[in-house]
Amino acid sequence: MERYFQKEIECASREEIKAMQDEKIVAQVKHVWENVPYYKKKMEKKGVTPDDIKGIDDLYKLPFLSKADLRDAYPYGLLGVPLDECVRIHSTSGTTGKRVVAFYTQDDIDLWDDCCARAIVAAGGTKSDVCQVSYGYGLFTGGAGLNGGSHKVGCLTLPMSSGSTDRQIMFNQDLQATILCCTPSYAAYLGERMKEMGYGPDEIPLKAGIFGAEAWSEEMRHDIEKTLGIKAYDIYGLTELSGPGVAFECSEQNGMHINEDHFVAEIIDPDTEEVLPIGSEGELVFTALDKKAFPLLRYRTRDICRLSLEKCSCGRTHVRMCKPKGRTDDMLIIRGVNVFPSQIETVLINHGYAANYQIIVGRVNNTDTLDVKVEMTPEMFTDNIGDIEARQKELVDGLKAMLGIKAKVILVAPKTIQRSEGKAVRVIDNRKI
Ligand code: DLL
Repeated sequence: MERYFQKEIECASREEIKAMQDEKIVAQVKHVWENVPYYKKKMEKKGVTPDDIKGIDDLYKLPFLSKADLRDAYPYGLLGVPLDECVRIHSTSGTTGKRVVAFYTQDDIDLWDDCCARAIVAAGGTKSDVCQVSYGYGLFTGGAGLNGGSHKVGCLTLPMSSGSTDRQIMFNQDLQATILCCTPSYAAYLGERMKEMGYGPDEIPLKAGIFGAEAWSEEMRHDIEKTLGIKAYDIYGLTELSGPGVAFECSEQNGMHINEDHFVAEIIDPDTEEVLPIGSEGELVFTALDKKAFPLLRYRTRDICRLSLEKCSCGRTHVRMCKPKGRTDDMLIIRGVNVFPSQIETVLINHGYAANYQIIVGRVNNTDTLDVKVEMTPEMFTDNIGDIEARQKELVDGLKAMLGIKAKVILVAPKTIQRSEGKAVRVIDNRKI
């Protein structure tokens, strides 16, 4: 079944996409040069002028922007239009330093809503659906983005925001919501709570979920799909580039199509900043082609990812990004070994645990320690010490095979690790304190 929101764009030929991007990048660089002195200075420092940018193949000539630039330029330094043309701000959930504030004109919001509408339609959404938006509303972009997309598709939108879990479930049942939008960790929690309340997959009206804003594993996807009786689709985005909908999954559920009419992706080596060929793993860098109020060029996301131009069975032609493996800044270096929380999650779920865990890193006698605290599921719960020790050993071996280093595993009783209604915080690194 074909399901597109803007087929002529989503299924355009590669030549058409390139022509569209060539035209837009020239105009966007000119816009930034004329209106964003902060970036103009960076271009001048690199010896580049708008005349050097004739198309997308010249992108590599432009300087990068990083989170540090965004903090430097806070709050108005990267604004591309007069403030009175802006109609909204959103902000990242950063816990350290200044938050990043992103600005939007009405056109910026319209194109963002289109991106989210594409994601909803790709997940099977139509105007007959009831779309429960349980991402946080407010400064976070999740609620506003999917809310806008849901309106464009014409779904009946339930602007729930996150939290008040029992009320979420009541509305889900009473209004027979068919699409759920929230973080994967909140979807898992909602599923757990629904199960406790006696709702099996057949009693849950949902058919699809659009989950993102944090890294989640394939194993977690299967768990959520089973508990809620749905198909779970990934969605990616970041505040700096508008929010959710920069990329989204289609029926193939194998990587997210990047909305290439609005965003150009590159993969770079995070250390050397060299652009890597398609298919390589590296840091994802985005250039926004249309956004006028906050027009970021070559923004380093810090997300570790791969791109693929393999033909997709859904018919979309836009390049796909794989599930980000993690962020360069949430990669832990433990005894010299690179460890991503997503690798630990994969081992836990493969051994039958849910994604309720905490990773605690410390340092004793100048040696890093890695403790993984994980909840037993109600089915496996026991107070037999021998059984617990055997289970712990199994996980220690599984983690050793995945990571190459030894971790200490602590099994704890069900429901003793705090659940998350938004992005889960799973790592406690006591070395930084
Ligand atoms: O998380 C926007 C969003 C809202 C995306 C709702 C999807 C759904 P920020 O708070 O600025 O924006 O955080 C952006 O979250 O750089 C990634 O590290 C991470 N992230 C977002 N989506 C995914 C995903 C929103 N699907 C940062 N998989 C990004 C893995 C993701 N990580």
